[in-house]
Parts: sequence; structure tokens; C-alpha cells
Amino acid sequence: MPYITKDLPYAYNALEPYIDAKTMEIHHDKHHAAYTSKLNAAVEKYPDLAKRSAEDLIANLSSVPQEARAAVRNNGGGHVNHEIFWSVLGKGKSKPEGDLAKAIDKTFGSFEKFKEEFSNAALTQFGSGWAWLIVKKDGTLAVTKTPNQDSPTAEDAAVQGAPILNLDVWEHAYYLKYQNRRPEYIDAFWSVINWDAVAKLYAAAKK
Ligand code: MN3
Repeated sequence: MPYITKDLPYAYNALEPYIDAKTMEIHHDKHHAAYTSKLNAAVEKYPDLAKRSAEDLIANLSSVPQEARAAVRNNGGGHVNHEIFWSVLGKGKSKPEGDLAKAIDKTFGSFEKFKEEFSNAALTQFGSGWAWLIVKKDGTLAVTKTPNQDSPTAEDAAVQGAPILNLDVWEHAYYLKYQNRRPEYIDAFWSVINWDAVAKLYAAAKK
């Protein structure tokens, strides 16, 4: 199997009380694992695709044979988007520091303004999808949202860039604890961001 669901880098209960252990367990072990296994199934007949990273596949969907494209888009996106999500969650600093903090101030005016814009993207994504903070080709930051498991790295992304922070707003990400209260889940997210991890992704994207 070319693609694997890595273990979470922390315990299921590490993000309590903001994101509960049961949600983390089902989300990672069932939902993420299903995307990964369906991605493996989608590339089974295509050894050339299976040699490429999942990131490469979803950023270059036009190079994927038509009959496998939708499955790679949905399940490759599901796999990669969740890998990013687990990596940017954690407990630590409540705000970004250094170059990332400066770039956020420069683009959005302040951290509070950025929070507002990102939260609004998460709230207004109709149905399932993701909110994102990305680094665009010109090196500047932008907030965007995508439906389903679409990635901002895709060739047809409305706003294209390298993801450095994302938030899963599929109901499976919050329904057990928050039911229909997506705004409360979005609010809780700000207490469990690993800003050091986001800063590392930012530095890598700027290179
Ligand atoms: Mn999810």
C-alpha cells in the first residue's frame, strides 16, 4: 500500500475539552483511514500514480487518468487534508509569533482580523469542506475555503496556494460534541492550534 494513515502525533484526548477524544478517535481511525485506503484502491491499477506522493497527485489532477481522477481528488484530498489538520493541532501558544505573526498583521491588519476572516470562511463554507490559511505563489498570505475534500493546491482552486493551516468543517469533525453548532466548534479551534507547526509550514512555503 503506497499511502498510509500515520498515527496521531498526540493522544486522542490531547485536545480536550475543545475537541473530544471520541471525535478524534473516529475522525482519525475511521474517516481519515477510509480516505487513505480508498486512495490506495484508486491507484491500484496505476503503478505510475502509486509512485507519486498524494500531494503531487492532488496538485496535478490533470495528469491523473480521467477514470481515476474523481477518486484521487476526493480520497487523495481527504488523506492529505487530514494529515495537515492533525499536524497543526495541539496545545501551546495562543498566537503566532515572529515572521508569521508579522505576515498576518501585514495581510489582515491584526491577528484578531485574521481570526475573523478565517472563522467566517469556516462558517460560510456551505455543507462539507475546509477553511484554509495559504501562502500564495507571490509569497503573500490568503484565507480561502474549499468544498468537499478539494485542496487549495489543485490546478482549479479558486484561490491557489500552499496550505499552512486548515480547519475541517465536515460534520464528522464536530457533530458528537457540538451537534449542529459549527460556530462553537470554530471558536474552540483557536484554543488548539500548534502555532509552531504552522510557522514551520509557513517557512517551508516561503522557500
Ligand atoms: Mn474530516
